[in-house]
Amino acid sequence: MRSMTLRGLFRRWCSGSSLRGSGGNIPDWIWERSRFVDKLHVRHGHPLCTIRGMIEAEMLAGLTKKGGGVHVETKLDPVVTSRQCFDELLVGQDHPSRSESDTYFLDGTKERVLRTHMTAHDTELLRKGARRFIISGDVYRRDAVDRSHYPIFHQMDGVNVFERANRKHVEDDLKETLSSMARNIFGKDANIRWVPGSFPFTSPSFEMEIFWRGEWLEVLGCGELQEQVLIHGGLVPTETENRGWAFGLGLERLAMVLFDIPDIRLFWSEDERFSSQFQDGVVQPFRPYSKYPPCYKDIAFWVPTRYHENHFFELVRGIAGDLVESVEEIDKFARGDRLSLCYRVVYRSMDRSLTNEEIDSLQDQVRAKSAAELGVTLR
Ligand code: FA5
Ligand code: MG
Repeated sequence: MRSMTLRGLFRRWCSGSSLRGSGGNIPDWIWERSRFVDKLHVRHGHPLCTIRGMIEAEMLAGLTKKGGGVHVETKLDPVVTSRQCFDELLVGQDHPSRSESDTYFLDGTKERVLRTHMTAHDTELLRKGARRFIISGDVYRRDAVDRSHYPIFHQMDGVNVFERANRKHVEDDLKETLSSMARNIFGKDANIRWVPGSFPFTSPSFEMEIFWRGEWLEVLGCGELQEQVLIHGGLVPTETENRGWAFGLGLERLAMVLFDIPDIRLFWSEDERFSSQFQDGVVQPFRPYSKYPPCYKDIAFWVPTRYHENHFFELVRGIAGDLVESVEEIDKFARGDRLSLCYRVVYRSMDRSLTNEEIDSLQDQVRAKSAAELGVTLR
């Protein structure tokens, strides 16, 4: 009896369910993946692991050339406090990333979240004394549903704090380090550009874009760390001392470019025909094994005053899982003070053909659950 209880407790502890209180907004399937030990960015042979290793090696070479040790982490727990994720990074109280429509909170107090970016660890690592570090892991956001957005993705963040350096030097070093990493990985001829960015925790801020499949794809954000962030990290910055830069890049986006992977869902595929194409540390373009036909279904409803599209996106993802390719708003109109929205849900499996019955059943569930849980009135 006693050992059963202990085993039960142990299992509960392993699955982390005791961490989750009431009033949170994390679907079970997302929570379960956040507890995996074998995350994609450390799974040998997985393209996310390969690209992580490549960028890490480039950054390590670049940073160590300039002297000093570099701290590397790949297994930091994705559960962090709102303080780490937002407050210490100067993310304002009314910033959209703090709302329940964008972020997964563990319980109603909103004190703990599934990190929305790896930058959440920066101040703590600085307080622990790290001055140069590269950290990667899984991050979580409620977001759009399409080929380049998935509620779980992976980021690598890096920080470099200089004991002595003026701000010009920090900015030059940042851009040079990242440009040379990108050139070494994507080749001298890769089409790369810098555009201005905006983050509460850096100033000035920049974004790097890569031209891919006919459009500019944003792959990373970066900038000079704000003084106040460095202070939260236990440093005493002056005009020429203890200045630093930080960057955060999306591993899926970069892997999509490098391996020519057309849909972000593929990273989660368990299909042999996907996994057998990749070997640890080897870059080889993905060969699509087949293209199954998409099937779309429209749904229209009147929305209540408190409505956010991310709730609908998540509801569809929760029902259809990786069988949903995209959800797109295709029509919108107001009558009196009522608003009607119409979405097109595109279903397509990466691995097989879907039957009509299967799709109808998914769409029926989407309709029923929308009416029951989102307070919408189906049209
Ligand atoms: C950030 O998350 C900042 N923390 C980056 C940063 C760090 C800036 C340090 C300054 C200093 P952003 O939300 O833009 O910024 O995300 C960074 C990168 O993650 C993007 O450039 C993109 O490559 C990737 N990314 C963002 N959202 C998604 C998504 N939904 N799916 C896949 N990749 C994404
Ligand atoms: Mg961005």
